[in-house]
Parts: sequence; C-alpha cells; structure tokens
Amino acid sequence: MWMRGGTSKGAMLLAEDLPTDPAERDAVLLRIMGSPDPRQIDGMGGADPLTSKVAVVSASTRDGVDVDYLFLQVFVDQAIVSDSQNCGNMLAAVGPFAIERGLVAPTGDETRVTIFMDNTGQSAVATVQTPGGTPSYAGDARIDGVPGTAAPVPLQFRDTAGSSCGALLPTGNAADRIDGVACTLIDNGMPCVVFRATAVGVTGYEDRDTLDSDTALKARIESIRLQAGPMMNLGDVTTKSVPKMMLVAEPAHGGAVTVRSFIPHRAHATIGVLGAVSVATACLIPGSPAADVATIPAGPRKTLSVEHPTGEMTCVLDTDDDDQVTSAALLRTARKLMDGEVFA
Ligand code: NQM
Repeated sequence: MWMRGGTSKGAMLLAEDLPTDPAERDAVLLRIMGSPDPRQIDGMGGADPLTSKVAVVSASTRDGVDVDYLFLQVFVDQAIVSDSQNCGNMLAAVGPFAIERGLVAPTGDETRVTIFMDNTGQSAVATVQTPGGTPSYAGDARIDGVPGTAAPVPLQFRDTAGSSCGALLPTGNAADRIDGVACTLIDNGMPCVVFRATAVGVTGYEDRDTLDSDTALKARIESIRLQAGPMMNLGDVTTKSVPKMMLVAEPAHGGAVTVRSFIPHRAHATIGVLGAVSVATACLIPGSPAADVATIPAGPRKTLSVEHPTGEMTCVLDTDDDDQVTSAALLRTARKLMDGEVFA
C-alpha cells in the first residue's frame, strides 16, 4: 500500500511479504524505489528523501503492543537503505495501515493503535478515526505542508529521550563547540544537532530551495555532522541519515522557535516529527543555542509551535517539576493513496 504519512510518503509493507535477510530485503526496496538515481525514474520513489520511505509492519508479540514498525530510509542517489532513524511522519500511516490489513481490530469510532518503533525501541500511540469499522481518511484536520484537510491522527510519545544515543544529551552538555559553532547534541526521539542559523552564515528564514542550492553551507554543516556523530554515540555517520542538522532562529510568526533542518543532506520541506520534538526539547534546556532564541510558554504543559519553511508544527510537551520533558504529542494526518502490486 502506498500512503502519505504526515508530510512524507512511501511504501507500507507487511514484514511477511519481504525477504527476511536484510541484504536481500534492501535490494528489493532499492528496486521498488528506483535507487540509486537522482530521478528514481525506474521506481516508485519521488526523487526526494521525503517520498522515498518505507514502513515495514507486523503484528507484535510484545505485551500491550499491537504492531511493530520498522522504518527504512531508501536513499535517493546512493544504494543505501538505512534503519538508523525513526520516522514520526510515516508513523502516522502505520495505525490506519495496520487496521486496513487486519492486524488490529477497530474498536468503535476511534481505534487506539500502540506501535512499537523497532528502530529505537520505544512505543507510540496513534488514534485512528474508524467510523463504521474502517479507517476514515476524510476530515477537518489541517497540517502545514499538506494541502487541504484530512482525518486527524494524533500521536503520543513517551520515553523517547536517548532513543538512539543512550541519553537525552549524550555528551552531558547543554552546548558543545564544533568547528567554532555552539551546538546542542540532543536525542528526544531523533538524534539532532541544534545550532543557531546565524552561526553558519544564514538567517534561518530561507526557503528550502535556497538552502539546498548552497553547497558551501552544506559542506560546513556536513563537517559539523561528521564530528557530532561519534560524540553522540552514533559512530561513523558518513552513510547514516542521522544526526539531523537543525538551524534555529527566533520565531517569526508568533511561535516558539524557527527551524530549518537538513535530513541530513537535503533541506527538509517542513520538519520531521521526532526532529521537532527534539528541537522543542532543546528549547527548554538553559544554556542551549535553541533556548537563546526560543519563546517558551509557562506551565508544565507546554504547547510549542515550531516554525518551519512551509508553516508550523505544534508540539505539546509535558514536563515534570525539574522541567524535564516526560511525554510529547503531535497532530498528523495520513491518507491511503494506492493498494496493489509493486514489481521489484
Ligand atoms: O523526525 C524526515 C519526515 C522525517 C522524519 C527526516 C520524521 C521524524 O519528515 O520523526 O518524521 O528527518 O528524515 O518524515
């Protein structure tokens, strides 16, 4: 099944339909997407990392969990399939897909689907609209980066701190200096390097194409990324899609913070879900470059509007008495686009 999940799009596959050997599986996925090729002309991929994504789903044997979800990023112009990151946008499609394929039985007008995210070992809960016992994709929810409206798919995350890096702040510091740039190395569901856009010579308000065509900027960001990887317990990240690079600036439209992200070699059209949670969390850490530019609401439940190139993403963060983030919630939508047979 081909689905849009949030502001991403890709293949939704049952684990049982793929080879069990990872090398064989990856070869099949490269063929399906048409990689490596900048145009992905011989496959289904959309010549963009945001439309070259795969969700592998299976019924779960874990207590309290409905389905297991493995996210795979198929690189566009390299023969790489990476499981080094999670994807909260494609996650929005997993609940409806699991119901469509009969892995989860609908429970009235709404069905809560608990999803184990294999890449990082945490669970998320997606609430799917199921009037009449089937997923409904039509509705009034609007998310920036997607035209029109659709049925809401709220996502809730818990215990995402240190998902891939072992700790929220893998170096223990609010800020580290790499190539002279103050950076927060953080992982609240997505390993991210957060630094001021002005520290690398841009404003943070540029559009995607302007950032994507700036090869000198990209080289500077990649140098920081390659040094940050081992500091974040990620090892050599040359062929990995993490950490994501997050350029922050003061909010421009009444939100909490402005972000331009690199994922990691292309600029993002919007922002990743867990990427946004990680940046929003960085905004709450005194002494971080994000806290320097952010406007933070008071109170234990913080609604942070993260501004991105085509709008904003609202993250609702719950914090404890020490201002530590304990859970995060976001609104996404998803849509079934095609169900059929793909030829590898
Ligand atoms: O951060 C793109 C996306 C993502 C990831 C990326 C995502 C997340 O927008 O949870 O959703 O960062 O590669 O799909």
